[in-house]
Amino acid sequence: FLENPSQLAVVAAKYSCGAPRSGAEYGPDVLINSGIFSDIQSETDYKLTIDHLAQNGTFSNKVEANDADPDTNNMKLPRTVSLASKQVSECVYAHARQGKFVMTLGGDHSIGMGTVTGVARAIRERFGGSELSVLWIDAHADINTPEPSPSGRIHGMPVAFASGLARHGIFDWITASHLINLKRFVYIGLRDVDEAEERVIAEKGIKAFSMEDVRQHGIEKVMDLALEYLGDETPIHVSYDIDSLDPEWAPSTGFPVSPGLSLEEGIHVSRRLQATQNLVAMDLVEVNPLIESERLETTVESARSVIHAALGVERI
Ligand code: B3U
Ligand code: MN
Ligand code: MN
Repeated sequence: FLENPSQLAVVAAKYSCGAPRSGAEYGPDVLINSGIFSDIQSETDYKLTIDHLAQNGTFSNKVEANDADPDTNNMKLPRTVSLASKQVSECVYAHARQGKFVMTLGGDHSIGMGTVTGVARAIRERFGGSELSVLWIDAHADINTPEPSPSGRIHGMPVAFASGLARHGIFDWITASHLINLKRFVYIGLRDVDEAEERVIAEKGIKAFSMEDVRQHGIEKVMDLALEYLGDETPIHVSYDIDSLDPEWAPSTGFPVSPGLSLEEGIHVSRRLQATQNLVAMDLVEVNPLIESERLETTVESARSVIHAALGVERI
C-alpha cells in the first residue's frame, strides 16, 4: 500500500496538552537524540525526513485552563488539543497521501486522533474510498466520550473522536473523510478500562484482546487472531502507547499499569505487523522523560526496539 516504501516521514509531535501532566512533549526529542533513526539512516535504504511540530512548547499541558480555553463539556484544554491534533493530522495526511511510511512520535496519545484521521483520509483518497485498519496497543482504551470521562483529559478520548463516536464543534475539522471504522479496529494489551468504555466496546462489538487474553492464549495466537480479523488486503496503522509494555520495560510514562506486555511480546507485535507488509503508519506515544528519569534509558531502549522491529531493521 506504499508508493514510496523507502521514504520514512518522521513526525515529532511535541504535545502534552491532552495529558494531566507535562513531560510527554519532550518524548520525541529524547527518542530522536538517542540515535533511534541514525542507524536506520546509515544502515538501510530508508530516506528519512523529520517534521518538528510545536517546537516552542505552546501545546504543553502547562498551559492551564484560561479564558481562551476554558473547560468545555468536561474536556480540559479542548481548543488547544484540537489545534494540536489538527496540525498533526494535516502533516501526517500530507506524507501519507504521497505513499510514504509515517512514523509519529508523541507526545501524549491525544495526538492519535490526528495521526489515524490523517492516514485514514489519505488512504480513502488513494484507494477510492477504502478504509484504514487500526491496531491500538495500549493499557487503556482511550475511547472515553467527554461526559463520562473520569479525568476530562483528551488523551483518554482519541478513539472516540477519530471514529465519530464523540463529536464537538471545537473538533469540527474532523470530517467524514477522516473517520476510522471501529469494525476495522483492534485493541491489544488492555488492562485499565473505564466502565463507560467497557460498555462502548461491548455495544460496538470492538475487537479487543486484553492483557488477560494475552496471558491465556499467548501473544502469537492473539496476533494470529487480530490479523485474521483485519484480513490480508488492508492497510494497517499501529498506534503504540508505550504504556502497553509492563512498567519493568517502560517505566517513564504517565500511566504505568502492571502487569503489561513483556518487551519480547511488544517486539513480537511489531514483527508480525512488519511481516504483513501492509503497515503504512506507526505512532509511538507517551514516553515521558520527567517520570522515573533514572530509568528513562530502559524506556527509550524499549521504544527503539518496537520501532525497529516494525520497520524491519532489527538486525543492525
Ligand atoms: N481512562 C482514564 C485514564 C487514562 C486513559 N488513558 C490514559 N489515562 N493515558 C481517562 O482519564 O480517560
Ligand atoms: Mn493511550
Ligand atoms: Mn495508555
